[in-house]
Amino acid sequence: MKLQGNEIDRLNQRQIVKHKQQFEYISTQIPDIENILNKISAFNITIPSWALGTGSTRFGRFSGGGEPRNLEEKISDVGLIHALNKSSNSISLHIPWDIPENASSIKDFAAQFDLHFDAVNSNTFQDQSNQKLSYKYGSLHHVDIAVRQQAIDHNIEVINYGVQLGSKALSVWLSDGSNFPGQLNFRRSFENTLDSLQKIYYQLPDDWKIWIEYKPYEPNFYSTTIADWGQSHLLASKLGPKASTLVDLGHHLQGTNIEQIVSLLLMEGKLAGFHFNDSKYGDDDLTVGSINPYQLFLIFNELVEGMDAVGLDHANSLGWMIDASHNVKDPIEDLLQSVQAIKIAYTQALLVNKQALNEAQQNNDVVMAQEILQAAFRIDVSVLIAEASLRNGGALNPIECFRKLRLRENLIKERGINTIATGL
Ligand code: AFD
Ligand code: MN
Ligand code: MN
Repeated sequence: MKLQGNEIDRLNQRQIVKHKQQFEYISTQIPDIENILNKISAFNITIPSWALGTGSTRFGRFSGGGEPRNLEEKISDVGLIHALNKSSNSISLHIPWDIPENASSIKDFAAQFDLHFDAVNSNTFQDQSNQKLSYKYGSLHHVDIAVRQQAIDHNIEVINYGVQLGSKALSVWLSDGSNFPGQLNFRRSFENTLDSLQKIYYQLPDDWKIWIEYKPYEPNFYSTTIADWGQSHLLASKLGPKASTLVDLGHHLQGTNIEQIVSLLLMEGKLAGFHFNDSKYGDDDLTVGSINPYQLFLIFNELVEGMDAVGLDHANSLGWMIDASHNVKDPIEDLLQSVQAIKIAYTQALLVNKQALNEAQQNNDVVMAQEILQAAFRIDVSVLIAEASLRNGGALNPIECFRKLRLRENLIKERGINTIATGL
């Protein structure tokens, strides 16, 4: 389904007077507002192909209907999101859930929605029906070289798909680990993983990157071979300049200071980017910013400060992606909320008075440092995001627009109520 620009415009017109009043007011409060608006406009967040259907837990799955049945329909859903918010101009594929049978026609199809392909993701955490050897005991770290080779070959195949689509990075998340003490020799597992990743690394095209994701537990509950940022960073350093660490916000133990991790990885030039989501307990994959928006803001504060310190372009230097599971919400609405939450945190971070914060830090003025950060966090920046969207032809209020245009109802009409998207 493709949205006509005038449908969005028609709804925008109903709110334009109020919006302009609010925008004029905030314009008087914020210095250099055009520069801020340009940065907001340039900032896009990738949508993963596996997030467009209803997620599930091990207890059940409750589909809302109208889910994409194939890759084209997933792309068209991302196209809808992008038409509404003008902030989601790329899609990230998971192979083999979303194999592009004919890459060049898929690329053209995506281009019709102004979309391109971000990182490609390999999958060696499940066995596929046609697979020779099992990943029951892991993949790249496996004790059996034949299993490792199968997993290496899969990753190389994923790179090849990505090359055809115009992707520039391979994202690797391994579930490799152990469930019980004694099951694994940690050192050998690490060495096997490094050796396997090296073989993949050598196959990367010159302008490609490999992003290494970490996660402390699940599906294994005693050890994970790439469990934290230190282990990921160790691998990335040994691999070389094309390798860096991918931070999935849900992949930390409770209370971890993620913003500090981000700051140091960025300083070392080893931060690949993000899988955004939110969590209360573990890898909950909840909507970004739904549980702890302040933490998200603090992360963006470190990002903006750290990127500016070394002159990195905010929009294009790192991978910005959502990785969430939509179990009870409409996936498209949830993704719109997630993108909005990311843009809010980013904009607030742009508004931090950096000079004053630096002064407060140098003077050990703890009270003032907190005042400065929280002053930015408390600004309602939604009108700035709406203005950027409006200028780019998007909706002032994407979720309201999605509902008013009855887009889910239309998708159900087109695809049916009992459709199931591939993914977890
Ligand atoms: C995992 C990881 C990883 C992976 C995804 C699969 O976060 O990014 O690709 O879920 O759905 O927890
Ligand atoms: Mn992830
Ligand atoms: Mn995860």
